[in-house]
Amino acid sequence: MPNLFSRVLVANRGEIAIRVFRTLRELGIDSVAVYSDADRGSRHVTAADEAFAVGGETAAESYLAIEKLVVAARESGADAVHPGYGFLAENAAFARAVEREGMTWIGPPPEAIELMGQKTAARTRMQEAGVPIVPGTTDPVGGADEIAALGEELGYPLIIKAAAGGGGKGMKVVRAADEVARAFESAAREGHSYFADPRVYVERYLEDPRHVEVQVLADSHGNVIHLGERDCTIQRRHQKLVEETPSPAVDEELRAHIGSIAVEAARACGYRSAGTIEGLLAPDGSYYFMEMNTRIQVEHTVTEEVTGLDLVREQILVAAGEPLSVRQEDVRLRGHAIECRINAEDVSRGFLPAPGRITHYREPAGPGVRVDSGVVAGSEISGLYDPMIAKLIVHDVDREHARRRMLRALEEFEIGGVTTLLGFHRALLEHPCFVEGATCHGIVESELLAARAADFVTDSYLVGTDGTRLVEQLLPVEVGGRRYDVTVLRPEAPWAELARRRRERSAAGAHGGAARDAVVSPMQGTVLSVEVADGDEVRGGQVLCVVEAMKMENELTAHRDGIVRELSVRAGEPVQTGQVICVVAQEADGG
Ligand code: MV4
Repeated sequence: MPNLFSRVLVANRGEIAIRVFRTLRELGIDSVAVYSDADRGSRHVTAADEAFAVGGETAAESYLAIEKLVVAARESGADAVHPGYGFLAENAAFARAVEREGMTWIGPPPEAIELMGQKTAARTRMQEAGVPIVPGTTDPVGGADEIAALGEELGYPLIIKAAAGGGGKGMKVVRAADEVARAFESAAREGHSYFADPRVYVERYLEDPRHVEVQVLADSHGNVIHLGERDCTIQRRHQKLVEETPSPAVDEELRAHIGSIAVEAARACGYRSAGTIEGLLAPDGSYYFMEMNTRIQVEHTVTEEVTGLDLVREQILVAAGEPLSVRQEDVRLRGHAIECRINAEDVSRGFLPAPGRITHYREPAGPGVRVDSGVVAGSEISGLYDPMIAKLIVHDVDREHARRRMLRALEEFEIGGVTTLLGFHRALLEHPCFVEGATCHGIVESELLAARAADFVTDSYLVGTDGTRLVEQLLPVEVGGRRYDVTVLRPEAPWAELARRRRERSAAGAHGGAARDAVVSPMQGTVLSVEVADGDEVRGGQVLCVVEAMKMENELTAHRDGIVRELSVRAGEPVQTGQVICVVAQEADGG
């Protein structure tokens, strides 16, 4: 056994902290947890050999407080720090603060973090290294006229992205010249509010791409290898929901091609540790560098399943100066792995986070099933953090077997007390788009899938005497020592009612009536601007108003040609999910 570390502090919480502790334990290294006030009772705290309180009421005050973490690391006697994933993992100042204290940073060089954090600098470096980037600018654009000129040159559609961004924040698609000014200002405002940096750059917009990323590993001896790709095309508002490897769209030849692109990209930024090259795979098979994630990712698990490697172990070995444990020619990809993110979210309310206490919890098990989680029955899913309850990962001989295994595991998973994505994943994995390995763009957001998801949660309905719907629940009871299963009828959960009404409405389809004329806000937020007035004639697709929600600007558009009636919002006002913004009436309706 090489001389590694004696004690490592993990500057993170939840499932990833526990994931790192497990590898540390196997390597014979002591683990140190940190926790905020909100996390005193969390599982990751007792899963470590030692734990340090870092105080704080909010996420920003606890986990993002570099100073407190460095002090905790020093006091604990740690000789290295692992950041997990999340914002601190890609914070060069944190990496430097750890190294300044004489401890080892289990991650990439701070310079690589910094370079890849600046999207235009990263694009420039990649272009110089011969790595293909999406055609567009490699410098921030000066103004809307510059974008319009680029539109003349490259053609539309274009996409405007935040220069300090990543993960889809501050992105705006521009389909024609007359949309440039508005999109530019909106992207700049979003960049400013998210990253305190209003600079943006422009790329050609690729239609129906796949999000295909390549896992790389690099050590300090000049070895850089790739571990194949992960397909993360199934996302909602840039939140990944399902990840799998291999990609249904990548064959051996393409894998070798994008693998060598990823290795070149990692070399070009002087990389060390585990990292991910995120790219876009166009329908014509061309592959472009998009950005690099300089951390271990949520979905690293699927790569571990098909390679049999422990990526956290490789990170620790590399940080200790050891060479990678595997050479490129020894990497074997076996079978197929899929990960579903089991979030506490309500599909029937547009994936609204559904924090609360988990009252009942039982994980699936059996062949080829892995659950990475940081909760137990009784855990509170706090509104402060990401609402992920668990990652469910399956591995099997090929994609179709893995898909069926995932459906079996989803069925076994029991989570009570909070609304989760379990039903959504069951509906999605049974959908023909997933079975075919298609991009599923638009399917994830569809009402149909939300309705099917609700079906899995409440599978049998009975109508009560007062007209309210009742659901059947099987409860075990003991009478005189003998066990019986009794069927109890309970009122349906309020959200299930909502989901069913939506389903009935969408099933009503073309002959839906007046409700279909209404334009409703799909999210809670603040009206930034109203672009039309009562009585205006509008075309389908025309912007009616802009709603800001969670610092993202969302354009609400007319769903058809018509006249704006009953406009009920003004700039600066709050709107609720489902609130009617206006009605787009057809002239024949008589206004
Ligand atoms: C794009 C794109 C099309 N063209 N860039 C960036 C962040 C990531 N979450 C999605 N991003 C995209 N960048 C160009 N030049 C389309 C997307 C995109 C996407 C890509 C693959 C799979 C699913 C997607 C969902 C939304 C947006």
